[in-house]
Amino acid sequence: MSAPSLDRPTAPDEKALQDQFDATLAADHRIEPRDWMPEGYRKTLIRQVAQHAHSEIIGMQPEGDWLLAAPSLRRKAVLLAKVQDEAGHGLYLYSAAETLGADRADLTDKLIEGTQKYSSIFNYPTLTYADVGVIGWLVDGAAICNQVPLCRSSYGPYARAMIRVCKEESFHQRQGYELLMTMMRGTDEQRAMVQDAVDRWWWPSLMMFGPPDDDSPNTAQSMAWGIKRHTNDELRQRFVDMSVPQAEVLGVTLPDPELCYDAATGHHRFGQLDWDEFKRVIAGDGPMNAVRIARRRAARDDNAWVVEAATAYAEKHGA
Ligand code: FAQ
Repeated sequence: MSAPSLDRPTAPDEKALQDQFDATLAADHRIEPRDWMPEGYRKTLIRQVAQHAHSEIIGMQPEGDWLLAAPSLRRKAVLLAKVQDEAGHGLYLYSAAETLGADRADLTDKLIEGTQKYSSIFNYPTLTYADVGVIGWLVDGAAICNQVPLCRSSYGPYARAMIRVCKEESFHQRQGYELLMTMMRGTDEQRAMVQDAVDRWWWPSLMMFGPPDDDSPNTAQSMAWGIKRHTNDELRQRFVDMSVPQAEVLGVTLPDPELCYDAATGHHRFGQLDWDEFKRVIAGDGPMNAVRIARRRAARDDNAWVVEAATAYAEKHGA
């Protein structure tokens, strides 16, 4: 038997690495970029974090459409700050994806080509200013419900990004609710605008949580890896329970005749979601998919010269 070489450490074998990874998860510690991780874990995280980042960036468009038509300087300043926050969330998330070895330009290309998804919710139009309030209340509300548990996600950079994102989303939700409260104290026409916006956004908001658990191919493995902490249906239920009393205070009706409180379970029962619509929207055939992607493509192509100039400048300075 030859003596082990002192200057060439032997690489730990795959089983030892897997054991260490499993032990880190079992102890509820975080996996960090320097750590070994199974390829499936890395790929799943890149998929989810990239989809999340794309959602933040595409999610700037529905509200961004109202920046020039905000009804007062105050509303314009608030909306501008919110849309800028969403850009910031996208940047944290793309950075988190880069720590996993992804390339940001490549992720943007995949979004534009349609090989990576973004949230279904941003494929619906914002028809009136009440939609801005309802996005804050329901869409940010659903995002918070989904993302607060992700602050405990097993991948360190993603979990840490979520802490700041959630703090900002809470602020976004309050501004939406405050806007709706103001409109509900206004004229009959304003109240009708709020109700109409709630009618259009309620069901798509419930779809944000993803397909039902028995039709969700990724949930079981993502939960085993601690990437997700709750199933899609658990979070959807939590969101419904949270929203019903808020709707009552606001004075709007949620558009679901089957919605009722079930004293036996302590939860609200709700009607069937239109999963065919969900599938159409995520396959690219929602009301605004083509517009959303065309704008993102134009932003990439029209600004390519800025990237080229910045790269040339950095290279010149590096040299
Ligand atoms: N839309 O097996 P699952 C925001 C896809 S941020 C489109 O259940 P998973 C902030 C899914 O990717 C909103 N696609 O998947 C804001 C998978 O397809 P793939 C975004 C969806 O990953 C507010 C397939 O269906 N939030 O709103 C959707 O375990 C206001 C099978 O599904 C996040 O991304 C959907 N709704 O669970 C900005 C949070 N649902 O990739 C502006 C992080 C599912 O295999 C204004 N993500 N799919 O081709 C997650 O928690 C999870 O990824 C889920 C989906 C829960 C979204």
